[in-house]
Amino acid sequence: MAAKRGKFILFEGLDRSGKSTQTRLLLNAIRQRGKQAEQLSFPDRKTLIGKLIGDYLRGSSKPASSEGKDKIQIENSETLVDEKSKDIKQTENESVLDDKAIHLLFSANRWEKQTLMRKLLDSGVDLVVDRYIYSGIAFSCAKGMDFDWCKAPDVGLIAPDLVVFLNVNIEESTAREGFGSERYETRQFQSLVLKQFQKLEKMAVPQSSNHSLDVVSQQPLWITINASQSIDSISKSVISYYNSLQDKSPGDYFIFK
Ligand code: FDM
Ligand code: MG
Repeated sequence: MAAKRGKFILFEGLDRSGKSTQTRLLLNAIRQRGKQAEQLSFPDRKTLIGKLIGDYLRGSSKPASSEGKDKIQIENSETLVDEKSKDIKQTENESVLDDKAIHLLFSANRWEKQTLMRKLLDSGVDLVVDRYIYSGIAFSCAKGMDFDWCKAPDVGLIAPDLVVFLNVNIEESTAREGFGSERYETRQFQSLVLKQFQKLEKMAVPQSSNHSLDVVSQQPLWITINASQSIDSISKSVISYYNSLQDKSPGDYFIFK
């Protein structure tokens, strides 16, 4: 075990908000200092659970918010069952997972990485993570699901030391190249997700003016950065927040409550 555990930095935000770019830049900056750092992305589509999630995400680009209602009707109405099962057969490759089931798979996908994450952090390796708990809550709550229900399966996970929320203008992110290829990537749904991220932001530890961590806090520090700035200036502020993080011992993590 290392004397100090690694830092856990998480990037959150809407699709095409620049998370992947900033993840890469922070990873490079840490490594350039000769410190070990690893990147993780959620969903991790390489695991068995992640493959199911990947199928679900590629299955349809329809907004997810109306689908829960359809499914309730499937259970309650025979005529709708007939019509819907036709639809389902026609789109055999599309995943028809229930909203709650997919939510639990996203959470399970984080749980299956916990042992590895602890091991890396305890051996002094920094983790730079692209999406985690907050995406899980924001995307599911944007479908109208209950906040406490959505939060529950993630309670007990290691929480990040620092959450960097890349706050992008929806007009901008939805116009960026590649937007619209997967489920959830519609302008309407992204604006519902943004509202949920803003709720999470209000519940988090506020950004302090001197960049230093609130030492008595039992929660990760949440930083909101205007993601319409240049890549370089975003990266510079991320690095300055990274530099302000306190050292901690192995086994001493924030735990998501
Ligand atoms: N997403 C991601 C969720 O709905 N729940 C989760 O727990 C996580 C981690 O999956 F639309 C959504 C967010 C996004 C989609 O993520 C795939 P990437 O980062 O765009 O691959
Ligand atoms: Mg995406």
